[in-house]
Amino acid sequence: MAFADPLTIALSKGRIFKETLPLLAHAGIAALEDPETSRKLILATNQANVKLIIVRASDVPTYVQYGAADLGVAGKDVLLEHGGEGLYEPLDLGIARCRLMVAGLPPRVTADAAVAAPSPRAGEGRGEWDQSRGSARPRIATKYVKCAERHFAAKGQQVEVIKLYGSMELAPLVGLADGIVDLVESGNTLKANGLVPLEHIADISSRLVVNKAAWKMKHASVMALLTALRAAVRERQAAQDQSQAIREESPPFRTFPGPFSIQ
Ligand code: PRT
Ligand code: MG
Repeated sequence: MAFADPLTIALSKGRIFKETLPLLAHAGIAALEDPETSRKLILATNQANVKLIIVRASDVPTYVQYGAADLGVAGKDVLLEHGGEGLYEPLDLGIARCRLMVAGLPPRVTADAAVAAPSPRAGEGRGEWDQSRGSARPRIATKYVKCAERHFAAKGQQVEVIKLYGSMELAPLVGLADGIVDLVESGNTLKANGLVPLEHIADISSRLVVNKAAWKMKHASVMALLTALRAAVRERQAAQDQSQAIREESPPFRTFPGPFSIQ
């Protein structure tokens, strides 16, 4: 596949880059360098007209909105927070999946239960951000300020949202906040810090975003890339469904009578 128009694609290092590469390969695009080892922020590809730029995950929508990149891949969390102005979001790539959640210390345990499962010592009792359980205006620490405000406003709950840039899980432990809004994938980070998921806000995956002007001006090239990515996503989904079906069909233990089996 050759692209008639020059295309710049904004990606972030880490999980998004790694999971987007196999999808780009379906469109015949391969990076010539690895951003984990190269310090370059503009990466050439095997396609003369296509380059990748490496930006912070939360900056991807901004680069695409202002046309510094024609396309990009951004988490739905980032898009919800950004607002999506100036962008089209034509494809769910189904990668970097996780959930945006409210989390906090476990609800206060009863005296009996406390013997079996003592509540975390640090910041004990501060997990009661829920109005029915504690302070009138609980504090919620997050880097997703707008998402958190929208979530609690929709529930008619008054909270004070505190903006943090990372390590949100620490906030309830040291008394900075009563709860957090953050991404949860396996739940291991919450668990390791004695926190529990409390409320689901949104299912998150990464989306292809396209600059609105590029969508018009570079239509043929954008559509060629979009079509190839859509096929790649469909193919990967079919392969995942198939392996899931095989897992569900086969019993966990299968015993075959071998040549030495005792009947
Ligand atoms: O690191 P930087 O500040 O530059 O940006 P970033 O942290 O947003 O980038 P990156 O690469 O970490 O994440 C990019 C995108 O991946 C996010 O915007 C999400 O859409 C998606 N994604 C998917 C995740 C996770 N899963 C995830 N588990 N992003 C972050 N996490 C973190 C989460 O914040 C928490 O600290 O992993 C921890 C929880 O993981 P578990 O498995 O312990 O539950
Ligand atoms: Mg990160």
